[in-house]
Amino acid sequence: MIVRTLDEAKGGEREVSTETWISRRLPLAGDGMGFSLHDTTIRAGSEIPMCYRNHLEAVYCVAGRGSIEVKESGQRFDIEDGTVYALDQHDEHILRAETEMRMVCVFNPALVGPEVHDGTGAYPLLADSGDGA
Ligand code: 9YT
Repeated sequence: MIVRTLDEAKGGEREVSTETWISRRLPLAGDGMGFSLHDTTIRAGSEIPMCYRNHLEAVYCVAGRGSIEVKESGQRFDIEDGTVYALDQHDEHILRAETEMRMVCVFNPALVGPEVHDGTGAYPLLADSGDGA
């Protein structure tokens, strides 16, 4: 069994911080679960274009308020505490955070650890080092 806490992840190797979000990555590829699970804070006022062509992602909002726009259809959905969205079509989208938002994010395949968005809004497919990190 794996037991970790958010406090342990803060400020350590499992934390990735950018201008628009901070992601604390709890189970990662090295844990062998087949998915990674992140506690992600989106900074208030952020507008983040993303398109996870290499991954499927489900996002469960547990605090804050914002919206998501699906690029292809132009559809917009409000996101608040208790809303989940799943990018089952590798959908190109824009996330807008009206307030700070806290999201629980699950990625398949699992992230390895240090991934940040490339120029297309995707995460690269990294090889797991196999050290169980
Ligand atoms: C909601 C979203 O995709 N935000 C970007 C960060 C990502 N969820 C992560 O790596 O935790």
